[in-house]
Amino acid sequence: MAYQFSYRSVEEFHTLGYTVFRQILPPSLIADLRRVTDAARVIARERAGPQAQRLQPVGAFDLDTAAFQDYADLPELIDAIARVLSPRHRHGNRDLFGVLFEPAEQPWCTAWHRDWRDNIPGLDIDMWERSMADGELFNQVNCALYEDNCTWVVPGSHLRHDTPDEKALFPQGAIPSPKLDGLTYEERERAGLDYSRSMPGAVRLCLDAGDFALYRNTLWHIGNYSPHLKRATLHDYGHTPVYGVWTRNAREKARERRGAG
Ligand SMILES: O=C(O)CCC(=O)C(=O)O
Ligand SMILES: [Fe+2]
Repeated sequence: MAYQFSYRSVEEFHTLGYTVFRQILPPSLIADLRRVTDAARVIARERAGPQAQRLQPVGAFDLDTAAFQDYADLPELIDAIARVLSPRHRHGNRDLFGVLFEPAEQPWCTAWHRDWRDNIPGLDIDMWERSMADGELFNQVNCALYEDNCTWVVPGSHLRHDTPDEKALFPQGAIPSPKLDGLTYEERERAGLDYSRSMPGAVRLCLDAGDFALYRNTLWHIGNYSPHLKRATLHDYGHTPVYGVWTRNAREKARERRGAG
């Protein structure tokens, strides 16, 4: 069935912090993107080893650009993003987006986090908190080329600060990821699952091939990975020039603060 935009996506995006444009990529484009991301996976593992999580931005590497261009030009996608965000928000910039992969050897997971606040050391947290509700910023994408249930989210958490329950989970700041050293493959898998489920209100973001999830990266989220779950998910943005400026300023300021600390 061809994708059809629904205004439910707008409501979902604002209330839950994410919405999924189901099967918006046509099968022929999925096939082309699978081919180029197979090449990207090889490069990612050459550069960062067998547990590599991503290659980003794709434009920095020697990859065939035709399928990426078709993805960027897909009219249904441009239209759906414009309706949920704004016509200023664009996806598919090869200098920005990357691809997320399954690890080759061992299951692992990221820590529960809100992007920027918890994964950019030195970030001016006040500045991030002041910007948290700005719809121009923080719009992110996971576009799955294979079934992908790696990402977990806490729906609605983009609308608020941390609850007392959440604060109790991480009195020293970001929630530490689970200890995996010395565990077997299956124990690592279970530890990642237990840790993902330990967050109050957490739900799994279930994507099928060709699904495009648009979400606020201020939302609580996590990625939980296993080698037997093949993954090639485009990790993209609903980008605007204003977000570009915010990003550059925030990174520069964080670098200065790290240098001064
Ligand atoms: O793998 C995912 O879907 C999430 C990754 C993520 O949140 C991150 O790397 O910041
Ligand atoms: Fe993240």
